[in-house]
Amino acid sequence: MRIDQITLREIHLELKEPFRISSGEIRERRILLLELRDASGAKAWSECVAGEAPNYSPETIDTAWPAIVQYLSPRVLGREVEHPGEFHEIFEKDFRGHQMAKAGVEMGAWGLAATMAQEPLSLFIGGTRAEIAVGISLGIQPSPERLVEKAREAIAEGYRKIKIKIEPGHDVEWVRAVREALGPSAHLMADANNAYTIDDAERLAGFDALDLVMIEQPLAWDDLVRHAELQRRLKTPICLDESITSLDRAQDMVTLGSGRIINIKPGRVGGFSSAIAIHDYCQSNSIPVWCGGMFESGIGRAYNVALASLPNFSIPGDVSPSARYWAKDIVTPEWTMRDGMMRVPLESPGIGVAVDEDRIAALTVRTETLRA
Ligand code: OSB
Ligand code: MG
Repeated sequence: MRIDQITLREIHLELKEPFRISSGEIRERRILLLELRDASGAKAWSECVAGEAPNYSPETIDTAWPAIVQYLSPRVLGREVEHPGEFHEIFEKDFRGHQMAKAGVEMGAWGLAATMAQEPLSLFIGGTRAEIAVGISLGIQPSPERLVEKAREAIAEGYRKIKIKIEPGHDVEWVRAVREALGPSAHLMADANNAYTIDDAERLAGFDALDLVMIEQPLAWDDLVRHAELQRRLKTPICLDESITSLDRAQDMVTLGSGRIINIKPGRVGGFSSAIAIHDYCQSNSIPVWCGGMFESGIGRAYNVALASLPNFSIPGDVSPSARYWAKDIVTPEWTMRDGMMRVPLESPGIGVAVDEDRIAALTVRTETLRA
């Protein structure tokens, strides 16, 4: 394939409910969408998951946009490649960081290649599941009572895993309230988004009595060493999110013992090649993985769903249906859930959902087109 045009668009989509994590709150998403065109005329949409502020990773939409325009598009436009898997190396050569910017383009190339091969994206990457299990991520709530209520609703809706955002002052007692309300069989976990230090090890060991499936990213985003020390002091498995930005970091986690589970977000690791490599590595090392979310629109979600159809995605992902996030999504059909499962689209080639281009045009606040 030969990509000869990339269009960037920023759209604004308001979340149905504000979402608070330990490192910040979000009410409205500024979403960077990409549209890639092959010289043959084939097209595909993708999404760059960089956030509004650098509180999750160093990247934001305002760093990703120029990174794509100035540094990535010259490596892509007009270049003939056999397979989208080639872009990872092309992007890593003498180009540090900017994983989310890289991933936005790289994943679009995978979507485009699947479209051109007339194959659903899931099958194109080796997916083996026709449906994936769905979990929910609950933001920090105003009170433990409200959190319990949200968790009960989630169980009633069928979610197969409940992730509770925590921070100092909203942690062990809050999660215990949910455990007591939902009983021993509920699939519960906590996500701290870096809110603790190693000095909190004893406090965090308080979670060991609550039978959590994991605690996600308790310590600093780039700290594998202290996570290893903490894991030695906890029974609860540590899952890393922010810390795993490449296959090398996944290998470091295993070597150091910094965690036992990985939340794979393709945007955070530079795209599908890297996400698949981490998946494969974890599979051969008996490390379970699951697919996280970044409040993607229906376009980014399509890539997450395809990725989560790979065999070692054995834990429910943060891939809630469209209606949980938005009054109206930008794809049709919207993403839905039944019995806590989401169907992997296998009927049509490419990302498997139609993109509502009129609605996107109406939501667009800036756009830029780059040509070979
Ligand atoms: O830490 O997994 C996280 C959302 C934005 C940034 C970081 C995280 C999250 C979530 C939400 O937990 C997952 C979702 O998209 O539903
Ligand atoms: Mg997380």
